[in-house]
Amino acid sequence: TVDFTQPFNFAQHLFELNRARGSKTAYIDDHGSLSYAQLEEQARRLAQGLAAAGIHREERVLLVMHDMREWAISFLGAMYAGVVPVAINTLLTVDDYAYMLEHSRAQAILTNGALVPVVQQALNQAQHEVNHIWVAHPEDAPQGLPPAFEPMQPWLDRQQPLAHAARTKGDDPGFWLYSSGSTGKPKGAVHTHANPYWTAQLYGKPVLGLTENDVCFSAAKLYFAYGLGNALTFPLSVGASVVLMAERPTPEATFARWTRHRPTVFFGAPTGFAGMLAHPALPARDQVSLRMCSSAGEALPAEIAQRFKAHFGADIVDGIGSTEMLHIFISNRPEDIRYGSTGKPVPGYEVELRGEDGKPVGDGEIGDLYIKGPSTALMYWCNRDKTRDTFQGAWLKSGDKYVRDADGYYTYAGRSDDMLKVSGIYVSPFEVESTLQLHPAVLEAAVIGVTDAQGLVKTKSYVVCKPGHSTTEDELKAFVKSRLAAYKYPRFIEFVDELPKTATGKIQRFRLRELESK
Ligand code: 3SK
Repeated sequence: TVDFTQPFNFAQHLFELNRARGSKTAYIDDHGSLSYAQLEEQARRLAQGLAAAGIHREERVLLVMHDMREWAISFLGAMYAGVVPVAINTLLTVDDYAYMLEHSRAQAILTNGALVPVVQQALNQAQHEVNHIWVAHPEDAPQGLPPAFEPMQPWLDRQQPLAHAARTKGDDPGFWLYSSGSTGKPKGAVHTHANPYWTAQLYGKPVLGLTENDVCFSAAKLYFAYGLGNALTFPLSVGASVVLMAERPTPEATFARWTRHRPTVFFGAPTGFAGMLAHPALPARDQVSLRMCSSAGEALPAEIAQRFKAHFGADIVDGIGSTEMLHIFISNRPEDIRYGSTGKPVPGYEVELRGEDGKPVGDGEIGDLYIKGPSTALMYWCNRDKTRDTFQGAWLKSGDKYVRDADGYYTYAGRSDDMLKVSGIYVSPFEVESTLQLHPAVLEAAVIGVTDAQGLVKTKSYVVCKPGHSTTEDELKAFVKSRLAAYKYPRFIEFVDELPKTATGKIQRFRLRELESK
C-alpha cells in the first residue's frame, strides 16, 4: 500500500509498478501497439515538452482526443509533470468546448487530427487564448493543420524524457472530468492523484479480479470516468493490456475488436449489450475470449444479462459509479451476481439511503443515495453552490434513488433530479426542450424518459406547434442534432395540441410519464 504522507504522483506510481514488464504491450489501438516501456518514455517526453513550453504545475491542459495511444501518453505525461489534464467528451459542440476552454483556462490543447475543425472553431469563439495545440495523427485533419497547431509526434521526438515526476501529494489536483447537470453549464469535477489509485485498490483489483493476464476493452471512452478506470487505471494497475478504438462503439466495431484482439474483459453499457445481442453478426462463443463483462451507465435489465450469459458463457457484472466518485461504488461480484440489482456496496465505500427528512430509510423503502469513500472529487471547479449541494462533508449526494432489500442488495429506483440517462450518458431534458423551442414552428416542448421493450430509457419529446405552423419528427431530430451533441436528440417525438400544466403554467412532466406508462 501507499504512504500518502509522502509525495505521490499517479503517473509515476503506474510507471514504477510496470518497470519489470517494459516489453509487454500496454496499448493496442487502430494504428499499432505501445509497450509499457514506450508508454513511460513517451509520457515523460510529453511532460518535458509541457515544461519546456512554460506550462506549470497545477495549470490545466485540455485533452480532447479520440481513444488512441496518445490519449494515455497525454494524460499520464501531464500528470507526471504535475500539470492537470482536463479530459473532455469528444462528442460535444463548439459551444461546449469554448465554455470548457474559458472555464478551465487551459494553457494548451492535446487533440487529434479528426477533431481539429471543432477545436479550431472553439478557439475562435472562446474568450481565452491558447498558445499550444498539439495534434496526434495530424494526417486525419480534413483541411490540414491551421497555424499554431503542431503535430504531436515530432514534438515528442524532440524532447528528452523528464527526469523526475512532479512531487505531488495524493491530495494534489490530478485531473478534471466534466459532469453535466439538469440545468446550467457542465461542472468540472477536480480529482486528485490518489483518487484513481483508490478506484483500482477498492474495485478494479478486488471486485473485478483483473490480473496482468487480462486484455481489457471498454466501449465507454477514456474521457468518461467509467472508461478511464476500465482502459487506464485498472489495467495499468495490474500490468494488463488494453485495446483502444477511436470510432463509436457500434456492434460491428466492437465485434471486430473482440475477434481480432480477443479481449478477456469487456466494459459496456446496457444499450450496447442489447444492440449487440440483437445484431445478426453477433460472434459465436468460440470466436471470442471474454471471461467477464462489466456494465454501468444505467441499470442493466436482468433479461439482457441472462441472454448474454446464455450465448457467451460470460457474466455481465453490473455496478453504479459516478463522475464525482470516479468509479463504481455499488456492484455485483463475479461470484455473487443478482441480475436486475446493482449488487452491494464495494468494501471501502459507505452507502446510505436517506428519506426526505434526511434520515436513513429502512429496507424496502426508496431513498436518496449518498456515498462516502476515498475516491471522491475535491469539488466542482469555480462552482461553490453546486459543490455545496453535492459534496456534503464526507458524503456525496449522487442524485440517484435506490432501494435495499433485506439481503443487502441495492436496486435502482430512478433519478432524484430531472436528469435522464440514455445509453449511459446524462441528458438534461431542459436543454433539449429549450433547443426544440428555438425551432420556428415549435411553441413548446416537454421531454421525458420512456422505457423501451428491453427496459432501457430513451428520450421522448412532446411538441406543440405554433398556430399555422407544422414540422416533422425527422426535421426536429435533425434540428436538435445540429445544435447539441448528437446523442442528446429525442428518439421519439409526439405532436400534441397542448401540454399538461399546473394552474401557474408549469409543465407537468409526471402526467406525460403517466400517459406513457398506461
Ligand atoms: O455511470 C456509471 O455508473 C459510472 C460508472 C463508473 C464511473 C462513472 C460512472 C458515471
